[in-house]
Amino acid sequence: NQNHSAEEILCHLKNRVNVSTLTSWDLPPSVASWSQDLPKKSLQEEVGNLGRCAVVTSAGSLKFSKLGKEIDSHDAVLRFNRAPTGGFETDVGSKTTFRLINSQLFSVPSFKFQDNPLYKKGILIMWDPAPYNADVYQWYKKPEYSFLELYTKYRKQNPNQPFYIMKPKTSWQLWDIVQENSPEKIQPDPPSSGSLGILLMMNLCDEVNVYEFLPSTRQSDLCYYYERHYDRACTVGAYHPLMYEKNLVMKINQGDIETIHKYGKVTLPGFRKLKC
Ligand code: NCC
Repeated sequence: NQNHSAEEILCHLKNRVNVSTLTSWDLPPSVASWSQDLPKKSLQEEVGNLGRCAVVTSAGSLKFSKLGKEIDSHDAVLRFNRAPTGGFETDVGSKTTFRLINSQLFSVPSFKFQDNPLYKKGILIMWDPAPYNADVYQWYKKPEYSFLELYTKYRKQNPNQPFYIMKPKTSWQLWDIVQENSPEKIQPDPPSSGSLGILLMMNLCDEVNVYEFLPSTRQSDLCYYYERHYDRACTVGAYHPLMYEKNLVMKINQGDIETIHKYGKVTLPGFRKLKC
């Protein structure tokens, strides 16, 4: 059914997508040697209730946007993967409260994640694609990228930096809702980090402003604001059902179309105050 109202979609997202992060309680005691390194507090306990939050995509259309000051005026800012702030402050700001990363970036040696100072700032949250029906333990035994040992190592070397792992079902619960609201069959691959980050912030914040997920008129084939790499797939998706994710966000946007055109900005309500 593609005809759900914005209110219905918001309630589906609130009630059916469980965005809680992994704790040692989610895994059997037999793997405690690994799971004891997971944070003791939940993410919600760590940060409390947040007010206005910004989600900053890595899109090339952030370049020349001059949105930095506006982004930094939020109580918390979420960024993705390799996205830097240094040298790009005018366009993307400098505050980084959360960094949502995929397990590929964390695990593939050529990215040199462990030593890069970029990743030492803010709260880290990682996700790894799991098979559709896998439970936590099945996924733990066979993650898409082997992050387990590296995670333990990172935690030992950076014990004071909160570092969460998302539960594997979360992305598929979100995928189901993207599929339900799409006019055709979408690819059976998990949604992008962008959508996961938006959902995460809708759980923690009262208001979420998302920058350049729905692109402004600055849109071009430039993939990232921080790199000279041109590929249209970055904006419309290839592996991820990104186009469909964006259509879903369009349906629940509380701002107007001019604000998207001018600033690439979408405003979404936090789930806490939503009556479902
Ligand atoms: O590209 P990526 O994401 O790091 O971008 C973060 C999120 O920003 C949104 N985006 C990005 C560029 C653009 N032109 N338009 C956008 O809307 C998307 O929502 C995107 O999720 C990922 O989702 O994790 C992704 O990660 C990269 C890559 O793994 C990391 O950057 C680490 O190097 C993927 N690229 C490749 O694997 C080549 C990308 O497909 C998705």
